[in-house]
Amino acid sequence: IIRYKNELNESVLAVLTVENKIYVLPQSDFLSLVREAENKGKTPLLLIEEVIENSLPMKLTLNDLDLLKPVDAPEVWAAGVTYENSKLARNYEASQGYEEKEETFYDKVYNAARPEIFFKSTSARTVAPRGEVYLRSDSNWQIPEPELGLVINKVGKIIGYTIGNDMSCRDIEGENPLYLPQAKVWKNSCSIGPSIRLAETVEDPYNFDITCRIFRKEEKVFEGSANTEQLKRSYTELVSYLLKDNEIFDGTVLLTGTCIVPPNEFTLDHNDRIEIEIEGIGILENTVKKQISQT
Ligand code: DO4
Ligand code: MG
Repeated sequence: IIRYKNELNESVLAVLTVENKIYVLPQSDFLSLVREAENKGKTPLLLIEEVIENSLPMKLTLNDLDLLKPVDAPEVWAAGVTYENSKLARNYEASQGYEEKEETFYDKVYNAARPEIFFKSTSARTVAPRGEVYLRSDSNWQIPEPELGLVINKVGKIIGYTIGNDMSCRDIEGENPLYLPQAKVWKNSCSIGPSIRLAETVEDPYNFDITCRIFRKEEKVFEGSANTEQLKRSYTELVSYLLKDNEIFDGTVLLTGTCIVPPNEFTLDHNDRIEIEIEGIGILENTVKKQISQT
């Protein structure tokens, strides 16, 4: 499911099929599609199949469309240290300038029953596919974190999968874990999209290939891949901790953590282009910009 802005500046919901055909859907947004399906006792996929049977695909391709976020997620939450690679990277950050400790907070959380879950973004801070993600002016060590995102409803049902970019400052977090919110949340520090893959169409959500590429002046300066089979925790486990005594809204996105970390000497730069690809969901593309500091 994608959403784009038409020439009248209106938001349009559409479906992109595996044959790369795009059909406009009658619902105004993703949550309306899900609610209409529920009210009719059908699944979103059944409603979409009816549209495909009774209409013609658009002449335009995905590249021609001005993409919006596939869902206007009121909140984006994120899980951390859910892959061994992330634990190793966090330990490296935290060990800079300090004695190596035997067991760090990151080792503990990787093995603990309770996962790390943190508040990542609001709708206003989350940018659309092909949008600009910003650098923090007080960090010299910044990376994208390519993550599978769970699109959930208010009772925690996983209704779809998307791609998320959890922009992160390794130096700020490494200096002190209490700085986590500053290492993770600032203007344009998150992006989701380009599509939502309906959960009912995914045979095995623990077998998504994730690839991240970073380009500088059109030269590829980083590429890394992982698969969600490497995830330490289950999606239902992450969702259940997010929901504990919490109020969550329809269309919330929960990022499931990163397994791809660029080499330790790498940091993002102004005008870098980031691509995060998950097969069957698409390529989330963002350009990196230095923001003019307000302070
Ligand atoms: O511990 C900090 C956050 C880790 C994270 O964002 C991740 O593992 O993806
Ligand atoms: Mg992350």
